[in-house]
Amino acid sequence: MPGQIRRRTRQARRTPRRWWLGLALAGVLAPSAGAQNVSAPVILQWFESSWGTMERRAADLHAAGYGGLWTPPPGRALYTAAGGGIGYDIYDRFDLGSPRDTTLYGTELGYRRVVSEAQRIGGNVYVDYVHHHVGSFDLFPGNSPGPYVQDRYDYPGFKLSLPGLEDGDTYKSPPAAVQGDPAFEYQFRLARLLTLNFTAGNTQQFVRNPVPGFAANVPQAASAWGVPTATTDASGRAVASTILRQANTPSAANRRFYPDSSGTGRTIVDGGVTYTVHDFNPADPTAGDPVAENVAGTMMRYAQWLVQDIGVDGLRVDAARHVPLGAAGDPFNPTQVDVPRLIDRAVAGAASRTNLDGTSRSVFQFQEVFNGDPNFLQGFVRKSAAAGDTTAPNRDVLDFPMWFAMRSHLSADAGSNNWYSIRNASQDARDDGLANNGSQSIGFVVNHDEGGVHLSNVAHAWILTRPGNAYVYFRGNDFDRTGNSQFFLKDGRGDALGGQYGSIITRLVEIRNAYGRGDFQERYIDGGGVSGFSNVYAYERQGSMMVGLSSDTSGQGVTSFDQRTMGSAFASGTRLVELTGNAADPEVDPLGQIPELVTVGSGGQVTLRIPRNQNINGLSHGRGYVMYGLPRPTGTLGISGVSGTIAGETPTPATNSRARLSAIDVVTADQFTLSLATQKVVLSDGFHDSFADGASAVFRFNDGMDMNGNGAVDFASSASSNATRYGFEAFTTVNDPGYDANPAFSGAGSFAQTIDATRLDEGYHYVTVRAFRHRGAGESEVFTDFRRTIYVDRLAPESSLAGFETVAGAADARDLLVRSDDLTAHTVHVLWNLPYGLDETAVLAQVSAADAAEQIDRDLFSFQAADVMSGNLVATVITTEITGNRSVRRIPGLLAATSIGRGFGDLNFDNLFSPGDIDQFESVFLSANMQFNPAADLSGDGLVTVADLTLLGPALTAAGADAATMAAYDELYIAYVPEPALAAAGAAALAALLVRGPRRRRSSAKPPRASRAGRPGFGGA
Ligand SMILES: [Ca+2]
Ligand SMILES: [Ca+2]
Ligand SMILES: [Ca+2]
Ligand SMILES: [Ca+2]
Repeated sequence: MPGQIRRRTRQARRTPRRWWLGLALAGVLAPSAGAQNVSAPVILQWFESSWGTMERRAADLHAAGYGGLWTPPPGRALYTAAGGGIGYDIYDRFDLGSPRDTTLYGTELGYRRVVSEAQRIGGNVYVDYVHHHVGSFDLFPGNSPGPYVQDRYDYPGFKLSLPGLEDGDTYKSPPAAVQGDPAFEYQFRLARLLTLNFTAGNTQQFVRNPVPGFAANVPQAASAWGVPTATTDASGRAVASTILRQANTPSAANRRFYPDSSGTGRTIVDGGVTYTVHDFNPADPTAGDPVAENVAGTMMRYAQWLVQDIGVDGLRVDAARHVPLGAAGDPFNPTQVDVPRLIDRAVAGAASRTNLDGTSRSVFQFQEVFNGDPNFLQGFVRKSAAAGDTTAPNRDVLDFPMWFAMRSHLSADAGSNNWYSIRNASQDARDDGLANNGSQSIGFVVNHDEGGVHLSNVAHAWILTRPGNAYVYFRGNDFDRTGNSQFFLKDGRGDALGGQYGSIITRLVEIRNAYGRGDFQERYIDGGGVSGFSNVYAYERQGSMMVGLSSDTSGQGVTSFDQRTMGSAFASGTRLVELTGNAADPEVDPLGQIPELVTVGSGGQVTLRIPRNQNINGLSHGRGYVMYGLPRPTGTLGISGVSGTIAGETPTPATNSRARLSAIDVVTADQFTLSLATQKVVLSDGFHDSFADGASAVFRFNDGMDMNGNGAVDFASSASSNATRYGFEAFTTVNDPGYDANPAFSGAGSFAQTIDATRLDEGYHYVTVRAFRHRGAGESEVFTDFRRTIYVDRLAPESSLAGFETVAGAADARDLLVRSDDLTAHTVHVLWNLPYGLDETAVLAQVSAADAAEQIDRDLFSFQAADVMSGNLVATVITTEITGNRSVRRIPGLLAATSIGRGFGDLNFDNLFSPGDIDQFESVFLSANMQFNPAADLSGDGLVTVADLTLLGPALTAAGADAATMAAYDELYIAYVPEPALAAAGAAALAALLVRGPRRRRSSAKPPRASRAGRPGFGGA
């Protein structure tokens, strides 16, 4: 029961705030008075990895503590050497890839699984949303290997130009007079990209995902041709696809890209005007209703589709400034089309997820506006709407002003690195005058377009310990780009998920999660704080931790640190422990002069020794920062009843993208126990910090489930006051916190919960146990997270037949498609025409690598058999989970008519009917299903019985078998089918028949048994 946790009523601590007294500005937002500054969970910008890698590494995303994922644009994009096909040179934004026609990253289902898995760990997914342009530099004379389109309708959805001819949905190339003029943000082709024209000047209205029967369909491309869209080849190289595409071919399947006008919908009031927005209908995609649209309508529908159907939580808006922004008096946009506002309307109320308390979630947008002018950027921020409007916008911008400041002042030159130029540089200041209260903007250090900041670690330490939003950029290097020297994508932080390149970033992410509360309070800067020059900077997350940062790149032969004393809000005598590991690291502190524990002095005085970025021996380590925080619970998470562990992988430079670092516990029982044992916290000076023994602990499965069985998620409120417990459950089996108000009785704690594993579906689940420090007077909430990923494997994997299809250009080949219904298939193997009587052990003994099916989608496996004989084939499908748990499923009745064999009755596949076929039939028939032959299974049940014998005669007659064959058949029939005919005989009748024995034993050469060696001519294609 939740009541078992001792919950204290705490006094609200309201921090006096400085109210900005600057110019009054339209749209200025007040900070929510009284609310603490919070460092929201970090977003990971994860590029250059396949969807498969990203889904598989969700355990690492969870372990590192990220709360968001920013993915590349998922639509089908052009491949160019410079652009690399990563998604920005977009070809068809609604085509997210399909089996055997993947994008660089995979398929639509693969992307959906990335979204759902990142959400399952409790995170939000932000898709890179490209609306400004399509394609690449088609009109550029001499572009290579262009042109990318041959026809004005070659781009799905749009009427574009022919090479050298501007027309349709795009702008003209800029005249020489305005090239490079920043006044022209969208009115021409930006950087010669095919910039789409959203203004009223573009009057073209089309059904842009054409469906048969609609007069307004965008005209179809004249022919199919190999548009060079990005994909990967068999060896993992990023390449251009050679698949032929004919754009804008009407298809009924395109209905799914439209909302259902007779289904549910929402009423949105925007600017006082009421709009009805129909919802997508994922339950019945055929119910979508195509409508003719202009470019803006298409982009609104695309945004809504991404949010409502694909299910992302928000958009990272690419090139946000280069679209019409609704400015008055713009001759290029006389009707004041305001594209950001149209997107606000499109996604308003469209979130596909709700909070655990049933409240709706707003769709967060953050915009790329590459500009360092806070006044200019502020025009893109929109977090409120006029009274009466219901768009509830939640639109923000990337913190480019801060990035520019860090690039200049966290450089290699200590003499130019001045914290005065950084401390208030954030766009965060522009709404409320408070530069570091997290009221707006998304901080970042490395950016895929421009690269990073020299003192990257210090910059991350700063960005990740400030309030507000932040992202970390990870470039996965999953794709082989050997030999491509033009690729634009900058490198990110290879340690963003830990692994080969260390744990600097993951440690900062962890500190942010555990200590990132409490108002930002500047505590020290050289020069007195008004103006001057300082290489050192220190601040407090009030009541949580002290942070000291250095931008000094020197140190050799001088000292490895700078010592400064400053005030704090901590009570005298409070112990603070160093969190980053830098104080304990001999590279950062070779002489052991930087303490790992500091004690707050009288009046809250704290003395920090802040390491420089080079040590006294001249080693530039770039770790010029320390963080001293309140001690917090330590302990051990346990899961009992684990049947095994999937080992974590050890990365190498080549596998740092793909290697899953996290070990994963496998649960096969119906019940297991989650436990946390906390220890008595005795600090290095011998002080028993009883508060750190831990006042409470809670646990969470995935993004919040009722796992203590009391019928509800215990902490379901989406209020900010519940943010550190949202989705968590109280321990109810054992709940014995270590903390006691009398330190003599304070010590170790114990928590346990019996978990009903049947509440968890098969596959991965992400567990977090959070243990809170007892909150002393003036302290912020501080906790320790213990994270684990488990794999529930109570049931054998479920697979089913998804198709048995012909293969283009190979008349005798067939493609067997197997669907992993529960999505747990790790491998699928296929054996052909095994007899029914073979037991499972014998089947599994036959499986070899040659029988492996190819995974062609997240849930789909293909086995292409090259030489398929005529008859009813049987496939035995062996599905194996990553745990080794297997299922064997026999799929009979796979009917094929090929050039191999005449059909039923031609058991030796010589394309003739002869008495020899009848001999073979008898042999199979008498084997009691220890033999199988597809030409003998007329009934298609995978058995060869008297039913098949009965059906064989008419089949032979119909096929024109000769007299000798018919005579042999008649003889067999009379031998085994007494009058009256046993056409309907069941197994019992057949058994009785076999016990009685044949009336006359025919002599025959037995066909080979259906063993591996004897399988009729099949090979993987
Ligand atoms: Ca602010
Ligand atoms: Ca519960
Ligand atoms: Ca399973
Ligand atoms: Ca049969």
